[in-house]
This record gives sequence, structure tokens and C-alpha cells, in this order.
Amino acid sequence: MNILYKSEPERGRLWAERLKTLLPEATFRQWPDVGDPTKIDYLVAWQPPENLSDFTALKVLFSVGAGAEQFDYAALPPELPVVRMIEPGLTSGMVEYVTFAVLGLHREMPRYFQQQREKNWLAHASLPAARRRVGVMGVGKLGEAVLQPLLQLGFDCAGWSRTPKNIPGVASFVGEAQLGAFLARSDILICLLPLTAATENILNADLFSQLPPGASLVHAGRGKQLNHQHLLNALESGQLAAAVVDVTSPEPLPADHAFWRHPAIWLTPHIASQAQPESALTALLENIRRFERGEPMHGLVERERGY
Ligand code: NDP
Ligand code: OXD
Repeated sequence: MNILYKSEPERGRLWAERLKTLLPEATFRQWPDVGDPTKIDYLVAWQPPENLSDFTALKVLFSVGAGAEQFDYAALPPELPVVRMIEPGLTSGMVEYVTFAVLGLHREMPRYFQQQREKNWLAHASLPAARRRVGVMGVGKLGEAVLQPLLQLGFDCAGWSRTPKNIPGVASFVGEAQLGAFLARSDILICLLPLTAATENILNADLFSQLPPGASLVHAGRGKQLNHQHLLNALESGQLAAAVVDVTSPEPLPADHAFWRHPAIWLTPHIASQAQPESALTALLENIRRFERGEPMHGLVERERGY
């Protein structure tokens, strides 16, 4: 079995080392040391090599990330399975980030940090978690996981997805028809949607106007889902109180971008969650085993639905 890895070199070195024990029969090559491309069975990459058509024996393309929208599907062989990364380390990272962000917004930390800068010792009435309505857009692997600690903390939780969900304690809203009702009860809105034609630019003025006045946003999906100017306008008008933004378009933002210095925006450089080398390797090998046994792989992208 021949695996080609084309991504962050340090993780590649670690994987190469671990594979010697875990799967000694495998040949693990790290880009650009491709060898004979016609011998490569599995490609693990954020972006495939430009000469992908030379990889005539390729069986599966694995994304190193949880998202797989970065691929140009028109340039990939139509039958080539594309698999995104689902692994517990990446999920835990997102759970930490979203819990941190929701607690920060729930306890109005952007407002208190601004007061600190102004040397203003001023307490505001606090709200119990049970009266804070949290809405998660995208109730997939990550969305479902982030809901668990939020439920435990006592937040009033709902989720919005394409198909109905049955998560105890979480109100399920489905599709375009129920988006308005979902937004109307989201004091803190969390975006964990994949980037598709339907979700591009979804975080815009129209959507913000349907949230309760003074709502907050946590955006950890994909940069192209957020309209920057519309977010700034919503913060300016008070329709939104604050935002925690992990993903933007472009990344990084230009030095003069308003997000860098906005007092109501916490900006992080796409670090909400990262695949962890050891658990990601375990997940990759499990999927290869599944593929070789003819079993369904975890995270297989359904091209027609776009994620
Ligand atoms: P999943 O594919 O498991 O879940 C996607 C969810 O979004 C599903 O619930 C799906 O609905 C829902 N959805 C998709 N399209 C629509 C739509 N048009 N309307 C309503 N709901 C929709 O993905 P993950 O949870 O694993 O990851 C989500 C995203 O998080 C990734 O695609 C990536 O963009 C982002 N991410 C960001 C990271 C960061 O560091 N900032 C790190 C990792 C991921 P249904 O269940 O009905 O299919
Ligand atoms: C990913 C990401 O998709 O880091 O894994 O955003």
C-alpha cells in the first residue's frame, strides 16, 4: 500500500515514524518525494498535486482538514472518493473554542474588556444560562459535539440543519422554511456550516436582522460565509453586540481591515480547531481499513450535496 502525504511537513515526519510501527507494510511518501505516481493508492492533502491525472491508481483522496470544499471537484476524477477528516482531537478543539466563545459572549466579556481599557468599573445585570438562547447552524459532527457542554451549562439550545435532528434537549429547526424561527430565538448564533453554494455569504444583513436585537455571533465555519461589511454595520447599529470570528475571507486579513481593532470583535487566525497528528493518523488508517474491506468510510463527501 502506497500513501502520499502532501501537507504540513512536521506532521508528515511524525506520521512516517508512527506508520513504521502501526502499518509496516505501507510505503509512506511525503511530497514532493512522489516516486512513481502510478503506484500511489491513497493521497492525503489539503490540495492535490497539479498532475493528479498521472496518479492513475489513486483509490481515495483524503482531506487533511474537516472541510473538503477547497478541492476543485471538476478537476477530480468523478468516481474518486473524497473523504474529509473526522477525528476526536479536531472535535475536542472545536468544543473548547465554542464553549470559550459562548461563555465569553454570555458573560459580556467584550464589553467588560472595553470597560477595562476605559478604566470604567461598572457592573451590568447578568443573565442565567437558562435564559440565554444559543443556536447552532450546522448540526453535524462538530455542531452536535459543541452542543453537549452548552446543554450541561444550562443554555437553551437549538440547532439548524438540512435534515431533522433528534438530540435530547435541543430544538431542531430544518431548512430554509425554519431558518427565520431559528434565528428569532438565537441570542448567541454559532456558525459551523460547511461552505457550499447554499451557505456562501449566509451571514449577511438579512440574516442578522432576523436575530434578537443585541445578539452575538460565533463564526467558526468558513470565511466566505460571512459578509464583513454587514457584520460591521450590524455591530454599529447595535443589532449585534459582539462577534467571535475565527474564519475570514481572505485569510489573513489585510493590515488595515476593521476587524483587527474592533472592540466588539474577537478575531482568531483560523485556530478554532486543528487535527491532532496522532488521533488524525488513527482516523486515517481506520478509513483505509474500511475502504479495503469495502465498508463505508467516515466523512465521505457527497459531491452532489456539496459536503
Ligand atoms: P458535517 O458535514 O458533519 O456537518 C455539517 C452540518 O451542516 C450538517 O448538520 C448539515 O445538515 C448542515 N448543513 C449543510 N448545509 C446546510 C444548509 N444549506 N442548510 C442547513 N444546514 C446545512 O461537518 P462538520 O460538523 O464536521 O464541520 C462543519 C464545518 O466546520 C466544516 O465544513 C468546516 O467548514 C468548519 N470547520 C472549521 C474549523 C476551524 O478551525 N474554524 C475546523 C474544522 C471544521 P445535515 O446534518 O442535515 O446534513
Ligand atoms: C479544517 C480546518 O477544515 O482547520 O480542518 O478548518
